[in-house]
Amino acid sequence: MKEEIEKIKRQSQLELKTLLSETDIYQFKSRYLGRNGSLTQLIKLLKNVPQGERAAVGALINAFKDELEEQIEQALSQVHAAARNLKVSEHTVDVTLPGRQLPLGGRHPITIVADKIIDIFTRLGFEIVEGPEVELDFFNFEALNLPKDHPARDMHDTFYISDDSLLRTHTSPVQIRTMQVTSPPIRIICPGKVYRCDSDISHTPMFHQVEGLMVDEDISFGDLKGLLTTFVHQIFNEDTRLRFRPSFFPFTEPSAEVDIQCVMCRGKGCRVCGNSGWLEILGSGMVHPQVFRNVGYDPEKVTGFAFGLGIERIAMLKFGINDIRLFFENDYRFLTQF
Ligand code: 2NM
Repeated sequence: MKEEIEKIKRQSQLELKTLLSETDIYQFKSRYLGRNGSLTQLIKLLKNVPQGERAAVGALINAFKDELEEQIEQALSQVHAAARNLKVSEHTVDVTLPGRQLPLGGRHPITIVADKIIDIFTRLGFEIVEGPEVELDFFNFEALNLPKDHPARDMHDTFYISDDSLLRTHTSPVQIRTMQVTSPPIRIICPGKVYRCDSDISHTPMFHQVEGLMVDEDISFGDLKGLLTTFVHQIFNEDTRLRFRPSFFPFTEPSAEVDIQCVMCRGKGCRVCGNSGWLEILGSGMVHPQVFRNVGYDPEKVTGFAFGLGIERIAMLKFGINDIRLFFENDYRFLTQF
């Protein structure tokens, strides 16, 4: 029996050196340790060994079995490591190759124009003030000389939230809030989103506005004209012609709208300007005495002017865009042109 064990052992060690693949190894394992394997056969023969030697022979077989199992494990891990190394060497990465170029983002045209407007007024000494988009009726209308039954309220196409709260229709409420808590002199601009229930090729339910306010002793309509002329020359062109046309707002008196010479036809008359040669770009006026009283200012002591403009409208004129909805579609082809 002992000789038989030694013989199988020698045979196994010779075969072990010839195993090249995982399949070879499993077949080897099956030949020795499988149901009909040589070693399994030996264990079955153990019962024929005389009682006195059985324990020693059994221990010998067990030791051989343990050794074989260990050798099989080792052979398998060698084959696996070789396969891994081969795979890694086939998939080398050239770390010196240049990286892939990622598509570059850009600033939205509304942001470009808003930043430009803010830059112009900041250089002229104006401070930026922001406020809530959900407003009280009082700040959006009442304090601006638009009582509850005033017909001019209809023009605003207001989104009401409740009886006394709404989405602001302009950024003037920010100026009311500022005047309530600050004494003159005041020089501020208020950029932000505003909301009106209106939608067509020149109106969206949300758009962007910048409003300005200057209050001090002896501020005149001449100051208003000077500031807005400087602004128009800087946002469009030094030789852009402009005119102040009488208008009406409940919160200013007198009021004026500013037109510029049509950027498309240079004043000759075209579709864009409705053949008038002029384009309206902002509203303005001297702050109404009642508005000053509403915020606790004495209209006998201070005067001031205010103005408001739509950023989308300026951006459309500056970039030659004919449909306001393009600003809100997030079409990559549109957005990469600025
Ligand atoms: C405009 C036109 C004219 C305006 C008035 C005020 C305030 F709060 F001082 F009364 N803020 N903004 C104003 C005046 C706005 O937008 C077309």
